[in-house]
Amino acid sequence: MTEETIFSRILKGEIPCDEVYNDSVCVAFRDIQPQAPVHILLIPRKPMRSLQDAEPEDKELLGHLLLISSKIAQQQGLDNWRTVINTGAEAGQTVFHLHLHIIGGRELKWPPG
Ligand code: DGP
Repeated sequence: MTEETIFSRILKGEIPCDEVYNDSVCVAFRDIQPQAPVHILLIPRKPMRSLQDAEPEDKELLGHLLLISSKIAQQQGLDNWRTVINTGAEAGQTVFHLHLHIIGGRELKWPPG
């Protein structure tokens, strides 16, 4: 059985979100704890715990997510942004449903913490 997460509940409409994009494959909404003026999460409708669980059959899905993340960033008026996928608790992953962070609207330092 697929593990329930905050994001699977958002997908089911059980938890509200500030949605900015959706299609048959993915949904994007504003992060509840924004780390920058623009901070959006993009999640696949297909449940996947993390990038570690991606299979070769997910190639098209992963490509779609990257292309849509760029479209969303530009729709938000960004020319500079960062796309982040935290994989695993020690890398900062707290919600175990694959998600891309789209972060921008301020200068971003490197390396990340
Ligand atoms: P990560 O740490 O990479 O797993 O990112 C999870 C993000 O999810 C974190 O930035 C906060 C955000 N988040 C957690 N709960 C909710 C929620 O209920 N709604 C929204 N919009 N974002 C959430």
